[in-house]
Amino acid sequence: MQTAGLVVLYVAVATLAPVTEAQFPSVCTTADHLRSKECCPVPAGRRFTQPCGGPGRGSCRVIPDGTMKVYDHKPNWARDDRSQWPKLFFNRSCACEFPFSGYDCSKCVWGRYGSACDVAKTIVRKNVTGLSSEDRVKYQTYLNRAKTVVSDYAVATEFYDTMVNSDGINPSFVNVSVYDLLVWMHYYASRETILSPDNDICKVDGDCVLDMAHDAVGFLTWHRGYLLEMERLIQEVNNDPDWALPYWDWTVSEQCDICTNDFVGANDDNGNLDSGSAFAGWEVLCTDSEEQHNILKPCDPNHRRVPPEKLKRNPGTQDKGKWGDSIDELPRKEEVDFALRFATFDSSPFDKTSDCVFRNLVEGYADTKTGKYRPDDTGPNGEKIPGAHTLHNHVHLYLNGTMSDVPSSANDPIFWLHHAFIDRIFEKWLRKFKPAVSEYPLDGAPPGHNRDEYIVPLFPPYTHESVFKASTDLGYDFEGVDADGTSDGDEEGNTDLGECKNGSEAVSVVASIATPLATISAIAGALIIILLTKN
Ligand code: KOJ
Ligand code: ZN
Repeated sequence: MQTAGLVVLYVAVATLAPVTEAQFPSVCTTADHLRSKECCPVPAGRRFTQPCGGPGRGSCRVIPDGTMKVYDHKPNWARDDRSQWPKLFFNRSCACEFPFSGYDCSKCVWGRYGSACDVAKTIVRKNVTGLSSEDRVKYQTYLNRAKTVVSDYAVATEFYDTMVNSDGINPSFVNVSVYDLLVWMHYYASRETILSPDNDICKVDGDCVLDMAHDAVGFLTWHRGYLLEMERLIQEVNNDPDWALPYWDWTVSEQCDICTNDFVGANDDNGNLDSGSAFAGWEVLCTDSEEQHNILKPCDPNHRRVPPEKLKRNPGTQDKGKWGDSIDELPRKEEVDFALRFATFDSSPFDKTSDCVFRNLVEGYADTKTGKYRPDDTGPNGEKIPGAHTLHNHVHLYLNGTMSDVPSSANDPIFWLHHAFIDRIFEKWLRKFKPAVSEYPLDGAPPGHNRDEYIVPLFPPYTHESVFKASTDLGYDFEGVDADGTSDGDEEGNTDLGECKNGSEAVSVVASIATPLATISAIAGALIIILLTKN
C-alpha cells in the first residue's frame, strides 16, 4: 500500500472503533468473515470486482493442509490458535496467479514490481557500515515512519475460542502500526503456548514454550520469510520499491560498531538509548512477562505503559556467569566459517539438541568448537556452567536488553540488521551446498517447523519450503557473496568439524578397514608366491 493509501486508512481507522486480534487483513476481521472462515478480499481499485481479482489474477481457494501435529487441549486452557495455522481462523484464502501475490492478489511475488508485476528486479542487501550517510539516515527515517503509519493488518487481542463460541462471534482485533505489526508477529510465533502441561512438547521443553520461529529447523526459513515481509512493508510505507534491508557484519569488530547515533543509537551505562538517537523515543511492546506469557490472551500491542517503556541496549555487559565468558564480545568470523563447513542442514529431532548440523550452529545452541549441542550444566560445587550460546543467540545476548528477550527482540531496530546477516550466512550455505528440498524435513520437526507447514503467523500463508532456496529466486542478493557462496577473505581448505564426523572422516573409516584388508591380502599374496616358487 502506498503512503497516501495508508494515511487514508489511518484516518478511516481513527474514526472507527477498533474491530478485531491473530494477525489478519483488517478487512477480514469482521464477524462475517470469521463465521465463513473465508478471507478473499476484492482488491481495491475500480478495475477489480471479484474476490482475489478474478481470472488472470487470483481466486479464492481452500488452503491446503500442512503437516502440523494436532494439539491436545485441556479445559480452561485456551487453544493454541497457531495450530494448523491459519486454518482455525480461515480455511479459504486467495490463490494468486503468477506473478501476483498478497492477501487479495494486489501485490507481486518476491522480485517482481510494478502495477502489472511485470518488472523483475533483484535488490541488493548491503553492509550497513558501507552505506552512504543518506542511506544510513534512510534506515532511521523509514523505520520511524513504519512505527507510526497504521498497517492494513489487525492483530488479535483474544484467542479464537473467546471470539468464536456458543455465545456468538465477537471479533477482538486491534489496529497497529506497520512496525508494531512486525513486532507482534515475532512475539506471537515465539510466545508461550497454551498446551496442556502434560503434553509431550511441554515435557521436553519444561516450560511449555512452543516456539514456531526458534529452537528448531524452521529458524532460518521463518526469519527469511519474516525479513522478506518486513522489507516489502518498509518499501511500501516509504514508497521506495528499491529499498533493501542492510546487514550488520558483527564479525569485524569485538564490540558493537553500529551502536552509535549514526546508526541504531548509542546508550548510557544503564542501557538507555541516547536522547540524540533516532529511536530514543520508541515505545516498546510485548516486553513484560505477563503480556508475553499470559496463557489466556495474546499481548495487546496497544497497551501503553506509564511511564512509557523504552528500548534497552547495553552491549558487552551481559552476565558472564550466566552466559559464558565470551558473552562480553561479539562472535568471531572463525565461528561462522566453522558453521559453514557443515553440509547437513539439520537432523532429528530438528530442535535445539541437534548435533553437527548447520542450522543449530548458526542459531546458537551448538558449540562452535565441537559442533555439538551443549546445554547448561552444573559444576562440582553446584555452580552453573553455561551451555553454548553461539552465533545468532550470542549476538542477541551480547546486546543485553530488548534484543536479549525472544518475544520482544524485534522491537529493537538492530534486530533486522542482525537477522539480515544471519540470512546472508544462510544464503552462503545454500549457495555452497545447493541442497535438495528433501534436506528440509517433511515431518518429525516440532510443530510449525516442518517443510510444508505455513510460517506462523504470515498471511496469506506460505511454507518453509517456499523460501528454502537461493535468495536470487526470491528477488534479492547480498553484497559480497559469489554464486558459489564464497566471499573475499573466506578461509580455504580448513576441514575441521570439531567432534563431528565429516565426509573425509567417513572415508578414513573405510580406509582404516581397507588398510588392514590390503595388508592381509598383500601378505597372503606374498605367501602364495613364496609357496609357488618353492614348488
Ligand atoms: C532473543 C531472540 C533470540 C534469541 C535470544 C537469546 O530473539 O532469537 O534472544 O538466545
Ligand atoms: Zn527471532
